[in-house]
Amino acid sequence: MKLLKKVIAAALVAGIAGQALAADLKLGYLVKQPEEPWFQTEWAFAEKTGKELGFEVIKIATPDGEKTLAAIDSLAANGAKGFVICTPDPKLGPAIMAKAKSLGLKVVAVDDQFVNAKSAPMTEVPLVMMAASKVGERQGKELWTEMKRRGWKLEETGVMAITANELDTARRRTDGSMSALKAAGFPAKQIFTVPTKSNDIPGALDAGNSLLVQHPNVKNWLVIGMNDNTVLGGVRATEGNGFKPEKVIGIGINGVDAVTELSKSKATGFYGSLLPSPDVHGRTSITMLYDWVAKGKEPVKFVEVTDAVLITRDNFKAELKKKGLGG
Ligand code: FCA
Repeated sequence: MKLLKKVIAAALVAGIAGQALAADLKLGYLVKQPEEPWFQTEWAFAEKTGKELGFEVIKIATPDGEKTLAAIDSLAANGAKGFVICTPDPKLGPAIMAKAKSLGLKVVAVDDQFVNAKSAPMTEVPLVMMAASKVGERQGKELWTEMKRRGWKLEETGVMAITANELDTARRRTDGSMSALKAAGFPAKQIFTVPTKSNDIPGALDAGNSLLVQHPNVKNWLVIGMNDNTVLGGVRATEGNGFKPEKVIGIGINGVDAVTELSKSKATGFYGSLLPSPDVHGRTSITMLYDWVAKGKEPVKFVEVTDAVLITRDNFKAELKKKGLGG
């Protein structure tokens, strides 16, 4: 009995200490597109990490530059000691760093790398990101494999590549995808690119529509884009232009953003998605920041998260579950 009391007392003290620490240390997590499950997953795993290590995560949506700078001010006013950020625009890098510095906040970038006034990557800012070229190459290879499985004739097939080249990670993914297709034997002259105005379904849909009208003779389409929403927009464009699902193969990137589409009762042209590790991005970036702020441990400047699994209608539930991402 005495022992039990002691255990309970110790647990209470630990609990109170944990709460005190959680109340003390606050870290921000700012994301450009909170509507994407990708970023919701990063947030969820950052918060989980905060609960385990004893700090509070302040989540803020920062879709533009003004909101980003205001968010940094509000973090400082709330006593936060630093933040992780996926910036809405890489060119904001210098402004974000100047403001953070003036307020004494530490910064870890996630997913999208900052660029300086000369458009060069700001390699001095710690960064956690996916292996963009590799995941892009994988997209190209998987598209080729599925095209072969369907027995499509090369001469009747076109590639719709929806690009966002001003974002380095996006450019590397779509370039990787197109290179892999060419390396496999896909004719370069049948690969068509079109830039999207915004990184969401409506933007990609517009881009896809403008590309389709220029190539009326193509019978089958492979759809490339830097993430699920871009590819979904492209696939929606093929549907609007009368292409049946079996004439279209779209493979996205992010995986978690494809769950609604893959859950549809009937197959669409969106064949599948490459699921990297948003959980690892969220956990790693916030842990690097925590170690820096709480323990004075300087983070490494670059962490590349590799490996992605292809999820399709057949396996997405099991694969998401394996990663602890529900589904
Ligand atoms: C970029 C994209 C996101 C996600 C992330 C890893 O920020 O916009 O959808 O793919 O990289």
